[in-house]
Amino acid sequence: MSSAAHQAMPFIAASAEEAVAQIRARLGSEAVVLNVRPLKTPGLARFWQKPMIEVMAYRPEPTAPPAPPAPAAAPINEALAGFRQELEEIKQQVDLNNSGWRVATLLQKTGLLPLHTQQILDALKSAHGDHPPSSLAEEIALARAQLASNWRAPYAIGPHSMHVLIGPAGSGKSTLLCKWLTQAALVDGRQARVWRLDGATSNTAEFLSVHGEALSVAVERCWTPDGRAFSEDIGFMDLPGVDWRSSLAIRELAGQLTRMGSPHMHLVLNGAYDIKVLLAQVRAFSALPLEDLIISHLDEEPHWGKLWNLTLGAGLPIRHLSAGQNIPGEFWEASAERILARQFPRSPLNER
Ligand SMILES: Nc1nc2c(ncn2[C@@H]2O[C@H](COP(=O)(O)OP(=O)(O)O)[C@@H](O)[C@H]2O)c(=O)[nH]1
Ligand SMILES: [Mg+2]
Repeated sequence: MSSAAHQAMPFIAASAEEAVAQIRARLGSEAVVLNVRPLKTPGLARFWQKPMIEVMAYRPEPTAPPAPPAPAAAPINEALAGFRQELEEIKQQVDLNNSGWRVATLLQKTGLLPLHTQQILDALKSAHGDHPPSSLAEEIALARAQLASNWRAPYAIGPHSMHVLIGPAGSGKSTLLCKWLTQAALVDGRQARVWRLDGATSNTAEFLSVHGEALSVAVERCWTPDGRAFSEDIGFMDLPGVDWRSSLAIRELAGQLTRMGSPHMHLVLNGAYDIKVLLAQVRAFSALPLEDLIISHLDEEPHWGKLWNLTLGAGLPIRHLSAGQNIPGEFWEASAERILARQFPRSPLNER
């Protein structure tokens, strides 16, 4: 093989399998994939031409030290497995856009993944027939009702309960705890107590203690077994974030929470993250008996339709929606109507 093989080169193929075959033939099984991207088909041709992909790959120098840390260097099979799924989605998108239902394209623009758009479209067709109603407004009204029928309400919170907010570092757990605490103490008039606890790392959320003081709520800095018999109406535990890619870290958290009497577990996610990342985070934390999701950072996310991917794909209800760093600021009970109103801002149904 020529030394040029050690430099990245492009491979163009119609499928992931075809790209693998080309790369293996040219560069051998050691090949490393640097980047994969769909090639844009110009104009209308995209409706009938198979989508093509371009894969940049190279063969590492056999004697050289480990390959330079290229941005997204990944083993060939891993990168292509991900891409195979993306290709599948591109095909699904083309089918959806050709379905005759204009709302299918609109739903995807609001953040719904092709898989779940297809699910909604299938339900619409089985209820109303293959042909869409004559106006787009009617299509939207049907799609809204169909989405809403998939809403799952979270459990009502009892008169005396302990809650823990868990999630990745920086997802907004401590901020949300302050918002929820403020709501519970000031609006619902409940007696509250907070435990700001260390985990594998220390809990640096000083603002939580300051905020507790302002509300005259006790904020404990360590857990003692008598915490299980707390007398207030509602208890909240704040923990440092956990690396969701480490199943060991999640198992350790599970052990810690069991020893603390298995509080109600709410997973806090940054709603501005890519939906694929959010779904992977839900899967990782589902090793714990999660009760529901709380979504933060919605001030940074215009596409609220993505939230339905969590309802439809993650099988967990959403309890609260939150936007911004201010406390209490914007903090709402999650509901289908609230999401739909943001998802379709110009829909006449919002004025009802
Ligand atoms: N823009 C925005 N920032 C937020 C939101 N929630 C939290 N933050 C900020 O994100 C950072 C991490 O929040 P924090 O509550 O400490 O996250 P934790 O590590 O999960 O406890 C802080 O700088 C917060 O002010 C939100 O909804 N929107
Ligand atoms: Mg925190």
